[in-house]
Amino acid sequence: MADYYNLFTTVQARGPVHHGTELGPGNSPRFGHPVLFWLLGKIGNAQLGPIYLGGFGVLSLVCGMVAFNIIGLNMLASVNWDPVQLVRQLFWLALEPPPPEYGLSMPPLNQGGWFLIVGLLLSISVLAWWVRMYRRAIALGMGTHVAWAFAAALWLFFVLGFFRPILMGSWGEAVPYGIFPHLDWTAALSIRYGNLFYNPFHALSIVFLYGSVLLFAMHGATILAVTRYGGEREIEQIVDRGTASERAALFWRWTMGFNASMESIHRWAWWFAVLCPLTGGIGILLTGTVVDNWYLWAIKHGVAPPYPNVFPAVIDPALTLGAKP
Ligand code: 07D
Repeated sequence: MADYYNLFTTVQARGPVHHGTELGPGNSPRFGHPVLFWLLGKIGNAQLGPIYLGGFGVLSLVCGMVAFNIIGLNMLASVNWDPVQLVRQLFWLALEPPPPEYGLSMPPLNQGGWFLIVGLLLSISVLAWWVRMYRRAIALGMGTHVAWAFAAALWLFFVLGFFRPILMGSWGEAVPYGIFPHLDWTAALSIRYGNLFYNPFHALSIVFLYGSVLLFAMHGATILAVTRYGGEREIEQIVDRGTASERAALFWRWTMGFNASMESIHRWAWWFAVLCPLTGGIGILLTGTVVDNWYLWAIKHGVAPPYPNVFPAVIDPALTLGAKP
């Protein structure tokens, strides 16, 4: 019992390793002989493998690895093929999208052509991974909730690198592949379009991001707090009403008047997580296509106060001479 009292998984069920349920026709074999790792058992299930790769898994990994290597080789080329400089400057290096003058056409390889090839490969990679999640869930007789949550993340991913660049008429709008360069891109986009904080969908996305964190902390803490009564066996707790679920519910009803149910808390978690990239994607899709300056948009719609009359009028920087190419 005392083992349950701390923050790490301490009880390790050790039995014969197993391959899982039998798979029917149309499935590939699973890969690798399962082994037990004590350290893995500290953070989850001690058994590693077997893994199901299947056709879509292999396709996804191959495309992802080729993309990763093209990015790495382009970075290496940018430091004159010096491996030491690759390591030293890694965080600053990038594979950049084509310059704007190429629009949506195919540029030469070293002018963003590689970038587009990587984009295609990464797209195939994440889509094949999506299909694999969907199909594995069906094969196990599960719902497809994980796949649809992943699809929400893919929506933001494709808005950033595919839908918005198409609407803007240039692949140059896409996000570069690189650590600091992609951060610089976010800062630049925010400044160019008048401060993303005034984009209500960015705000909503943050609500769901922070909200997910809060919900996860509340749920994780609640379940850990009642594991000594078997609270982590959540499903049994729904049907065998016992002291764990009961106490967890009472705790929240006492402290904030309302409690989620053992089932509904997971719906809360799913929706908060999914709405973060869904709303975010809407916000990015509108940026530069429908709204050119979120700050001026916010003033126009009474969200942000205008500067007092003692200051000169705020002029849209996009309309000033300096902004013209
Ligand atoms: C990015 C998409 C899904 C990713 C997938 C990954 C591979 C791997 C690789 C094989 C995460 C695919 C997998 C490619 C394969 C190999 C090698 C999900 C992603 C499927 N912001 N901001 C958000 C905050 C500011 C800006 C979201 C906070 C500034 C831009 C989020 C602050 C500026 C964009 C958020 C803050 C700015 C965002 C992201 C505070 C300038 C976006 C949600 C406190 C820095 C994105 C609407 C997410 C968005 C976004 C939070 C500030 C710019 C809520 C807390 C003012 C340009 N910001 N932000 O889930 O959706 O991302 O905006 O200051 O595009 Mg922001």
